[in-house]
Amino acid sequence: MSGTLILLLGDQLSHSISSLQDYPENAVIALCEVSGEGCYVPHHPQKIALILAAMRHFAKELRDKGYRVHYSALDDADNCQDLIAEAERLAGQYDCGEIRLVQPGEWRLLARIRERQKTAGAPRWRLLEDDRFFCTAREFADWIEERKTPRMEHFYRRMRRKTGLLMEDDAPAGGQWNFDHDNRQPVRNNLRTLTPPAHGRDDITNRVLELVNEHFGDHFGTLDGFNWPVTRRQALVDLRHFIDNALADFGTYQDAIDDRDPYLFHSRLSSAMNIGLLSPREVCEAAEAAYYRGEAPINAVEGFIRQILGWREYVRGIYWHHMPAYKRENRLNARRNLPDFYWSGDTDLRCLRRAIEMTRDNAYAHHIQRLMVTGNFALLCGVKPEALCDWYLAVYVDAFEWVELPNTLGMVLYADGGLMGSKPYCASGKYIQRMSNHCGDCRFNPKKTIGDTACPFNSLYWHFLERNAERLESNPRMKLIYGSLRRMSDEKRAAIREQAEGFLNSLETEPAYGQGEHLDGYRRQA
Ligand code: FAD
Ligand code: DLZ
Repeated sequence: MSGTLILLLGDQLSHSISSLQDYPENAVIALCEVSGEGCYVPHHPQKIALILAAMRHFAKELRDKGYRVHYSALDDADNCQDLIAEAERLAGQYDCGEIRLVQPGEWRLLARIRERQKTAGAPRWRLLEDDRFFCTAREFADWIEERKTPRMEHFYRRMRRKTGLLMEDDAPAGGQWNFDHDNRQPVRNNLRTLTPPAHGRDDITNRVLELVNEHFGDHFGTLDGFNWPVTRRQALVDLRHFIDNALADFGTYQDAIDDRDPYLFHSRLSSAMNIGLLSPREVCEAAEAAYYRGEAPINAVEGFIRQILGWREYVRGIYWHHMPAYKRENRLNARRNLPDFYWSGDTDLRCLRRAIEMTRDNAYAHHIQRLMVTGNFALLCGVKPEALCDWYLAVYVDAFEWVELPNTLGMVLYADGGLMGSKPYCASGKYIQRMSNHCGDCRFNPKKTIGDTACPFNSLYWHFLERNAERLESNPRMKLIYGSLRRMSDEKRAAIREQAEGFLNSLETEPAYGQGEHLDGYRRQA
C-alpha cells in the first residue's frame, strides 16, 4: 500500500488547487460521481448536471495534460455511490495507503473524514487546506476573537487593505470604503435587458444531462434551459460578458427585482467560483481593472468586489468558526414547516411565485429575491431553520453549505441572534412594491393590511414584530418600528393579529422534505 490517491471533489475543479501541487510520482487522481452527493438534499437537476459535467470536462483536461486519472461514473457497476466508501475502494484497487484531498466545503463530509482518520485499518486520510480564498480559517479566527461585534464591514476593510484591491496608497479608491447608498434603485420599466452567453453543449454535457434526467429527474427543477459554464473556458466567457456588459449597472440596480428578468445586472458567476472554475481573485481583479479603464463607476465596482472580498469570505469564516453548533441555532424559536409551495411556486403571491418559478427554471434567483422575497417570507412566518436551509441548499446551482448556511440561518432567519447582522432583514409588502414590478400583477394589494385582498406580507410583518418583541424590541435599530407598533390601537393590533394568524393557518400542510418522514413535497409537480 505505497501509493497515494488524490481525491478531487466536485467543487475542487481548479488546476492550481493545492492537492495537485507537489504530489508523489505515480499518484492516482480520482474524481467520483456518487448518488449520495446528489441526494443528501434533493439538489436541483441543473446543479447536479453542472457538477457532473464540470467534473467530466476537468478529468479530460487532466488526462490531456498527462495525469493518471481514475473517473468513477455514476452508472459504473462497482460504484459504491458514497464518496468516502468509493475513495477507499479505489485506494484498495490502486494499492494506495494514503488518500489526500483538500478539506471539503461542508462540515458533514469533514466530520466523516475525521472519523475515518481515527478508524483502525482505514487508509490514511490526509487533509490539505483550501487555499482558494483570500482569508484562511486561522486568520478569520484571530480577527473574530478580538471583536465584540464582528461585523462584515470591518472585516471587508481589513481584506481591502490586505489585498490592495481598490486601494490607492492607504486610502480607499473613490474616497469611501462603501458606496451602498448609491446602490438602491428600484426596477424601471425601460431597463435594458441582457442575454447571458449561450454555451454550446458537447457530447460530454449532453450525456450528463441524460444521466441526470434518468437518476434525478424527479427532483424539483427543470433541466431544459441548462446554460451554466461547465469548463473554465466557458466561465471566462461569462466573466468577460459580465465585465463588458453588466458591471457598470451592477451597483445601481443591485437591489432591484424584475418580474421577467431573473439576472438583471448580476454576474451569474457564483457557481463557477464555488466549484473552482474561476478564482475569486481574478474576478475581483477583472472588475477593478474595468474601473481603472473608466468602463464602470466606483459604486458598481466597489459594490461588486464587496460581495466577493467581503461577504463571501466573511460567511465562510463564520461557517468554519462556528460549526457544528451554528447549524443547531434557532434563537427566534421558529417552528413552522416550509410551505409546500416552495417546491411548486403554486401561490397567489406574485413575488414568491416568480422567485420560485425562476428558481425552478434556472436553479438561480438573485440575492434580493433570496433575501427579501423567499427569505423574508419564511422569516415572517417563522419557518424553522433546518427546513429553510435544506431548501436553499437544494435549489440553487451555487449552493454549498459553507456559503448557504450563514446566509440562510444567520442573514435571513436571524437564528444566530445577530451574529451575522445587527437586525433582522424583515420587511412588509411595501418594500417589495418599491423595489419590484410584481405588485401590479398580483391579486394582493401592498397598500392594504386587512381584508381578502391585503398583501399577506403586511400583517405577517407586524405579527413577526409582536411575536418577537421580547427579543427584538431593545435593539436600537428596531426602536422606530416598535414605536409604531406600540402606537397602534389595541383594536388595530388585534385585527392585524387575526389577519396574520388566518393566513398562517392556511399554510399548514403535511410536512414536506426536511421536516418529516416522506419526501413527496419536493417531487417535481406534474
Ligand atoms: P452577484 O450579485 O453578481 O454577486 C457577485 C458575487 O458575490 C457572487 O457570485 C457571490 O460569489 C458573491 N456574493 C454575493 N452576495 C453574497 C453573500 N451574501 N454571501 C456570499 N457570497 C456572496 N451564494 C452562494 O454562492 N451560494 C449559496 O448557497 C448562497 N445561498 C444564499 C442563501 C440566501 C438565503 C441568501 C440571502 C444568499 C445566498 N447566497 C449564496 C448569496 C447570493 O445570493 C449569491 O451568491 C448570488 O445571488 C449569486 O448570484 P451572482 O453570481 O449573480 O451574484
Ligand atoms: C454537489 C455534488 C454532487 C451533486 N455530486 C457530486 C459527486 O458526484 N461527486 C463529488 O465529488 N462531488 C459532488 N458534489 C459536490 C460535493 O457535494 C461537495 O464537494 C461537498 O459538498 C463539499 O463541499
